[in-house]
Amino acid sequence: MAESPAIKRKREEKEGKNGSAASQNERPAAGDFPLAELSVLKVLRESAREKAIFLHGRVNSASGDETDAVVILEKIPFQEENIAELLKKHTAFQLQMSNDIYSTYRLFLPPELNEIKTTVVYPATEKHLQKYLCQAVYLIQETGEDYKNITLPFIESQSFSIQWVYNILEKKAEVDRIIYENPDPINGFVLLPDFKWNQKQLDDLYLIAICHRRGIRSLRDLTAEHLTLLKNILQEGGEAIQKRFGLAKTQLRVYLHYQPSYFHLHVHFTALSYDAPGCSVERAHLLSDVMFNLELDSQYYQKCTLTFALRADEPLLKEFQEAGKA
Ligand code: M7G
Repeated sequence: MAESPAIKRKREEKEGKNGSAASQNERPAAGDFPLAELSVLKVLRESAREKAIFLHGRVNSASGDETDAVVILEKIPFQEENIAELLKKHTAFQLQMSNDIYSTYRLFLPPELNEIKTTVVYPATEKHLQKYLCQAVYLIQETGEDYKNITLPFIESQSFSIQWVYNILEKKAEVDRIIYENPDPINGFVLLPDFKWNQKQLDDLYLIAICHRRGIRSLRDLTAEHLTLLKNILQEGGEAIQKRFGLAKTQLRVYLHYQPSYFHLHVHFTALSYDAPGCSVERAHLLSDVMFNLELDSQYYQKCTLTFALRADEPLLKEFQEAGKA
């Protein structure tokens, strides 16, 4: 799909201003990451379909310590407006095989047309390594009681840091990436591109809305009291995306994850035509369905059984197994 005029304008503004598409307000960690010094310890996961590889590596710091990092390398989707340039500016075009009217070639491109999206988590914790490691997965059925007795104590004792979320809400990071904000401390939120999306094409559009209010960990904490917040996210978020990127609300998949990785309420907005990672039935809960359920029963998400998948090495799976629930 072609880069929308809005995306193009935004990219050109940025490139003109900064000399590169990198945000000046982003934390320096990834920008300063010494990629060439990374020694790869393990391939955590590799996907031919996603054209991505997830690496666990180590970097020697100045003090001589070794620090773990997760590095994700991912080929990016084609951008329609680059195709003519790509065909013209190739550096080599080699025939691989030919048979009747069929043939395949290897096309080699100059570096600027051959970008690899690189995501860095540095320093990475053991939990990050686990998150990206390819493992067998098991379905869990968590009742409201299980949540109180098993899951809640577990997530209170160990879950990912949400400092990056607070940095966004406090305008300490990603400030110039914010697409829309409703600043109300109770019913407001910030909408910005998810870091999975490079914003260069709409095909894989992915944004997140992060609520300002703190202490709403996940779907499990929601009651009818939060309906105004959820309505604002759905309506205002959808309108902001339509205005900026030209995608209608009916072309968006708007959902929450259960379980999320980060326990501060946030909502995912992805292009409906995009098979986004994490939009499968055992994880994604459509925001509109969540709102209907809360309208029917304010305590719906405290009472209902929620099904989700856990990876083999996740300590929470062990907790469920020890309680005879998995
Ligand atoms: P989640 O359901 O808690 O976890 O969603 P998941 O990563 O397992 O899906 C958190 C969402 O926030 C994901 O879609 C992440 O890609 C996104 N995300 C994570 N981090 C650390 C950042 C970040 O620093 N900036 C932005 N913009 N998005 C992030």
